[in-house]
Amino acid sequence: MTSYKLVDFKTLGDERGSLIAIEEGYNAPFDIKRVYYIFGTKEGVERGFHAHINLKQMAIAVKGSCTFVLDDGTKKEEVKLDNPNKGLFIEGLIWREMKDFSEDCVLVVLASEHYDESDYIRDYDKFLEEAKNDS
Ligand code: T46
Repeated sequence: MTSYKLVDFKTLGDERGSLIAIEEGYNAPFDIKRVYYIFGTKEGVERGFHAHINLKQMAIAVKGSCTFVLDDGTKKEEVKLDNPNKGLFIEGLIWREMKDFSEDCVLVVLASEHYDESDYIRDYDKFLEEAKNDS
């Protein structure tokens, strides 16, 4: 299955401030095997430029903002992450690029699998071919 969607996380707040909980099987619809975060991204840098074969991920800009360009092989859409109460869930063959990182952006990503370079498609033409076969 190939899809992506924005998930709204419930913010638990009181006079001390805010807290958000992400729980496997509830607001993260997959088993979480890995967490990584991207920070200190230099001005003008673009990252990503790949698709995944099996990986499911949830990306959250816990500080600052950045924009994902999501491409399913037929259409492209931009999604801006600019609030820790929003998660971008991505499943299946979606080509992703990330851009417009604010200087203070901390992008946390929850992933369904351990790091595996063989799950990446880093060639756009190969991605288009795979996406066509998948549809
Ligand atoms: C994705 C987007 C949103 C590891 O050794 N372990 C890891 O868990 C990860 C994620 C990366 N790496 C190594 C592989 C590269 O040598 O760290 C280096 C940078 O990774 P990459 O160039 O793939 O980073 P991005 O920002 O282009 O993509 C990352 C994720 O790799 C990818 O799964 O969907 O963020």
